[in-house]
Amino acid sequence: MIIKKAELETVCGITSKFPDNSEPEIVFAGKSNVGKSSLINALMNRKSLARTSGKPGKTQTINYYKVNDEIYFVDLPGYGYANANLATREKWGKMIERYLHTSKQIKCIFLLIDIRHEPGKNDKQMYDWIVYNGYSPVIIATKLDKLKRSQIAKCIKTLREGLGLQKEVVLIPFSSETKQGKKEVYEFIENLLLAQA
Ligand SMILES: Nc1nc2c(ncn2[C@@H]2O[C@H](COP(=O)(O)OP(=O)(O)OP(=O)(O)O)[C@@H](O)[C@H]2O)c(=O)[nH]1
Ligand SMILES: [Mg+2]
Repeated sequence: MIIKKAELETVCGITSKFPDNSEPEIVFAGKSNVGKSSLINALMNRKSLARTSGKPGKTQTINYYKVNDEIYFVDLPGYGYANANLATREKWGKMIERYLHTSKQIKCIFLLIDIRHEPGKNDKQMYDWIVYNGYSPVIIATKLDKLKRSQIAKCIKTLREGLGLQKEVVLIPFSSETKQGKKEVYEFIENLLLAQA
């Protein structure tokens, strides 16, 4: 996938109406701070078009990045952001839910999970909820660079077991530092686009 153009086209807040896009939307979901915005930057070959932060809770809106005028990367706010008060967390949760329920263009949901940790209750809930809504999420195990080579297989096993993934569920280990896994994510997206062309 050659990135010729990437721009932030739409930003939606809690009360916004979502755009009625006609191009496919590829969605990036996951816990706060897991690396969604960093992954989107890596895919777009941009350093900071999607804003990232060491502090959880950076992305608080649904951001639509239009790529090559043919596809959207949708950056969701993270769930499980402990510092936001409950009312705010609920509003974000509802916004994410409303988006996933109403958008007609969602072609793929990538669910990002930190490769180092056993998936949390909210990760499992999110995974189950995505499946319940008829999508087949692809798991991206982020921050691969933080593991020693010898730890990788065990962590992937823990992740798969923690989420209760069937064998056929695709899991891509990824690092936005080393860009390992980027090719696999691109390939997945390209195949999706080809399949529906
Ligand atoms: N080492 C390493 N750090 C990463 C990686 N991906 C993200 N980070 C760091 O993790 C922090 C959070 O990254 P973001 O991309 O902002 O995470 P996010 O999921 O968009 O977070 P929210 O917007 O809060 O939901 C930043 O400090 C990133 O630099 C990675 O693959 N490796
Ligand atoms: Mg973000």
